[in-house]
Amino acid sequence: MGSVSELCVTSFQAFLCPTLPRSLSVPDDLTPEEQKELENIRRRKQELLEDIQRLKDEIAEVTSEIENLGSTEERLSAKCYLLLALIFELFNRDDFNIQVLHAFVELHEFTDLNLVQALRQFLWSFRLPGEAQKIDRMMEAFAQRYCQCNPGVFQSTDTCYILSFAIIMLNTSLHNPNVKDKPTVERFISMNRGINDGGDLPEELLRNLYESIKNEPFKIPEDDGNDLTHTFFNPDREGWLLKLGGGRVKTWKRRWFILTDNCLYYFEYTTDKEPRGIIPLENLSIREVEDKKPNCFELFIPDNKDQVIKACKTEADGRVVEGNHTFYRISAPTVEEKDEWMNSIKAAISRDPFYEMLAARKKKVSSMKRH
Ligand code: 4IP
Repeated sequence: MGSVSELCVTSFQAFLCPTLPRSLSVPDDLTPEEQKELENIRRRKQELLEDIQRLKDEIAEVTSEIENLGSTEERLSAKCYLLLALIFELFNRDDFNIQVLHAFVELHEFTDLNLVQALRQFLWSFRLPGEAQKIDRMMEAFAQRYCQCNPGVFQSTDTCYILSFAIIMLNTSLHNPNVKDKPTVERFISMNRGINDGGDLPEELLRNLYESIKNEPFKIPEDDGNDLTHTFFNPDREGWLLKLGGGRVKTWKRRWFILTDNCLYYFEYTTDKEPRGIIPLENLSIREVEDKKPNCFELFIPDNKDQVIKACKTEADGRVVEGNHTFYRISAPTVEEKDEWMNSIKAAISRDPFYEMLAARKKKVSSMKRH
């Protein structure tokens, strides 16, 4: 094992801290700016050395765990994992990740598959990340690969990208029981007008794709149950707020709120892993309200006073059930916090990353026609 860890650490050191030739001495007539710069460099170097030490300690710890594993085979595969983890930690840069993504996508063979068949294969091979920008990159790479394997089917990779999204959305609309208004094949065809660099795709092709999704929804790999941990990693806002209960006797409860991914989550304690409730913000509005409690605001469905907001909550016995609020009334500790929460929630409600991504592509393909 020694050789793997030593190799990593040595190359890391060589990569980050190439040693200066001994003859290079620091001149004694540095300007104040140069001295400051030198201090910064020294501090940075010290930080890097500390990082290296931390890495060495981690490696030593994992190495001793690996050495205690049963079979040679187990030890070998654990070493490979460690090596990969280190490589990712050392070279966690955008370019590298994108190269890995493309290498991954190129492992797929899509020749002579229609777009739905190719998407089935692709979506089954990994767990699509939740973050819009990552989905955008994955789908971009998918579209490039599909067009490379099937030249001539689409005018451009943008067309393939847009149609792929339209198919994923169609899958949700047709198979999610919460979507009541199921799109017809005619609507699917009209939604995709003009996406082939300004022209229309053959109707026959769109009909086949529609039928294929209608007859068999996409399968995606099993959830590993670890989703929420990632979701809460980088929230838009979090903090303590009071929430009015939805039952007949309305009680105020202090809850830890997290705003992220266009959802509001509330927890009993900051350290809880599972939220007590989740309120998706889609289709909701927010307004300031007067109450005996100070600094109140409310989430509500515009133009619909009595409709229950789509949300879920945990019952006292641990069961997860649908929420029963027609509005969520919330009180912030201060006026400033109320304003900040309201602004962040408004921003989250009006931001639709998929819409923005698709709108940008559609604009691009329709402008191609004009030129
Ligand atoms: C409860 O009041 C809490 O306020 C719950 O909030 C609330 O659920 C219940 O509403 C309400 O009856 P008591 O504890 O006094 O019984 P929390 O889950 O944060 O503890 P919500 O839907 O607000 O989460 P109903 O609608 O479940 O009764």
